Amino acid sequence: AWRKHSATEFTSKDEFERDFVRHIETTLARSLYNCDELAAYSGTALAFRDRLIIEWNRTQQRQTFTDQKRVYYLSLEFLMGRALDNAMLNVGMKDVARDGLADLGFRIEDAITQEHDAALGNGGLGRLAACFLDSMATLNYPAWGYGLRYRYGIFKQEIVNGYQMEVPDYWLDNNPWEFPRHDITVDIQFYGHVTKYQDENGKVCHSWESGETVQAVAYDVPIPGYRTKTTNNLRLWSSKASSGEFDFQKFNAGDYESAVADQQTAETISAVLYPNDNLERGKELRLKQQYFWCAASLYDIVRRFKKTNRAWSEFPDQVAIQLNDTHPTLAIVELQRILIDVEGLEWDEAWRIVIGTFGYTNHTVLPEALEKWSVPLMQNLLPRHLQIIYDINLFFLQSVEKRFPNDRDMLSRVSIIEESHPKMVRMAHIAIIGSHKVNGVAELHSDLIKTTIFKDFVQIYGPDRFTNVTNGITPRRWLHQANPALSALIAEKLGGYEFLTDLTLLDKLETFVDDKNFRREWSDIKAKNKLRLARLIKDLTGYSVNPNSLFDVQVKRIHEYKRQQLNIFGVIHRYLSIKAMTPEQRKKVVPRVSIFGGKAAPGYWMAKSIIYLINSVAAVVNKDDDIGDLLKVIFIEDYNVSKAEIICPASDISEHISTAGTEASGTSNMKFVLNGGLIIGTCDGANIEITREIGEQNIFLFGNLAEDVEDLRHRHFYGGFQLDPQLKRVFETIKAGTFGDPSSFNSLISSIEEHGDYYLVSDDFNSYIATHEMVDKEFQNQEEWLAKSITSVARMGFFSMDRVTNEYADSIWNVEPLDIAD
Ligand code: DL6
Repeated sequence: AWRKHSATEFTSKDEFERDFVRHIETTLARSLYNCDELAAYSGTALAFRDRLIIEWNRTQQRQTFTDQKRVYYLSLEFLMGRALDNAMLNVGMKDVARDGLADLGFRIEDAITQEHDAALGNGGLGRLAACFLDSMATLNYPAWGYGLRYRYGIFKQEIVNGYQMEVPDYWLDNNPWEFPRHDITVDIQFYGHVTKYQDENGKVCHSWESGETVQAVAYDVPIPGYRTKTTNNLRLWSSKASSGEFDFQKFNAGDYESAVADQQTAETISAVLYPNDNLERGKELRLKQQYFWCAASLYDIVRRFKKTNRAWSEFPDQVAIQLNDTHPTLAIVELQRILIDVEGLEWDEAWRIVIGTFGYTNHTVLPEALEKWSVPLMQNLLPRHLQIIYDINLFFLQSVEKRFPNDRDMLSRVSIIEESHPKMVRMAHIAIIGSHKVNGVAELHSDLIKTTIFKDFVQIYGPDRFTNVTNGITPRRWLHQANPALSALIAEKLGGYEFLTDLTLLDKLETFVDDKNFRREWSDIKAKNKLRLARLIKDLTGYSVNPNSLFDVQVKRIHEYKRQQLNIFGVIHRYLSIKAMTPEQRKKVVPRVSIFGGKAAPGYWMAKSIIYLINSVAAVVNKDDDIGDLLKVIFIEDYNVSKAEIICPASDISEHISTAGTEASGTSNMKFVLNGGLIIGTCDGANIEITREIGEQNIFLFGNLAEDVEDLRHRHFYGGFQLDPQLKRVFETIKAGTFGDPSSFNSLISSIEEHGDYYLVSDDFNSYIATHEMVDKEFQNQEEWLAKSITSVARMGFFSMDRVTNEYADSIWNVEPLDIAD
């Protein structure tokens, strides 16, 4: 469907140069002779942006004109990364820009790296949302994303003396990718009270009155699909005082501070992304953010629907709303409120529409991540919504009681209201009751939610409401953009880049597994990618690493359940083992670089201790001349999407080692395998399906299974805990002060030795160490290793985000792509 010379294409490099120079001279008001790399980035971005806008407008017109069902993806997080490289590749004109920039004296890489990451997310959940946007546009689905325009995205991480420090991430300067829509605003109400009254027909109605109002202003971001004319929209809401002005009366009376107070309070709502991954803290401002964003988005969606003059009963035929976790659950309550209070529908009719509209994706079974809001907080902030929640609960519990008479325990378990002090609103329960489909993100995870946290709901609704859609990643960013050389080699062998839109075509690569030349090229590319990472490591840490070592990578949010502590204890074990070796034995050691990266939530003490331990070990090991290149330990500061694009193509092995049953899916496991790295992992999340696809012989699995975890924890609790002897030796070394003041690591060690080892570090330690020994052994047979690497990539077709998007479209949204042939 890609027509030659579409509006987004430059017909020649000269045309690109003309547009570039025009923007430098007019939009930026600079001279070409006074143009630095940042200006080169801006000029290039603006030249491409012009082209995207044309397709963006056309896409929106086409979608409105054809009036097909649309998908709205509601996510509090969109971890987008950089946009320019992606835009150039999707449009297909990166080479033209490279040549044009070279003519003007710039390297395209230098321009690209000027861009600030759009880091409006914490980790997997936000990055999944970004992959969805890319895929929905590429597949021509009429789809919008709705999120918040945080002034500060996820904090920047600095490592100072081994400790994580947080620095604000102000990312909005020089951002050409957003378009303020000052004409698209919505007044959002908070607080106040509810008045009951009867209308002229005697019907009891509710009106939500007074309180305070904050204005939501739309900012739009174009989302180009890969080689398609579709450019979808991501709408981010920014908060502003409703009047938009400060209070002149107070100002004139000399009360300068409170003159701007309202404005500042209002702007606080969209000021900052909460930096917690898999953890909810129940703060009022977070609830305000959630309602602000849900209400603005719903107002927008309803307004668009009303323009079509259709009957309300057709709403679910026109609108599918996907809830990315429970964060947007208030949208369910808000739609019910709009339908009954504003549009005057009867409760049952409105509720049918709500259920037909929403789908809910669960991303975690961790109890600390399941959202609950206190009833008094909700009563104060959203009094009408709390009433509606109570009504939803009443009707729901009545229906449950009919089916399960006299089962009071069941009623209290499934109730939306938890009878605690204070009472709490369980958001996941609203999300399940108000959606027609609930999905998990990998098979094991989807089974677990059905058998544990949502078990009662499966009994109530039957199994059909619950489904699985295993996560995926976009091959455009995570192969083509991150690893252009590998993408080009694959294209050469497969006769083109079609695999980027049909990843199952990769299977043809298997015919080349035994081709010596192909293997050589494959391994050369890995070597170059490792060199690129070694340079980044040198720049960031000052440490030189030998690129011929085995690069062992674990990059993701730091969390006890993800078990970076298991990894660093393993590294210490390795260090001790090498130290104890004779020179003869050392000759057989495979040199290794253990690379870590990831942020800890600012208030998460254990995670911060893990970072400190990694850096403390690095400080000792990397300076130990007796060890030299046999082992190096690296912590990459401020891990983000752009760094992931350099790290993923450079791993030999990466670690996905969560306690079984805790990682819902994981998506970096997919990124590493797609880039030809092997993985070591537990039987958890999508690791299980990766194993099924690529074959057991191509992955290093270890550790206890999810079905055994509860038993083990139970045994630990009742005195059956025995510390693994090898881990004991590691602890003794830490306690002896080898890595600095041992008291800094007390809580890490005591959580295992004394407090039940909840994450089963000790139980899995032996098999973890043994599996790493296998990794070393197999890495020495490079030919076999290469065969595993190529075979694995060839079998990764299933993990394309396009497969995921099509599954959601078919089984949850019931939407069709918009035919764009003209
Ligand atoms: O589904 C995307 C991603 C999964 O791959 C990770 O396994 C999972 O931990 C993550 N979940 C969250 C949960 N946060 N909340 N709420 O980020 O989702």
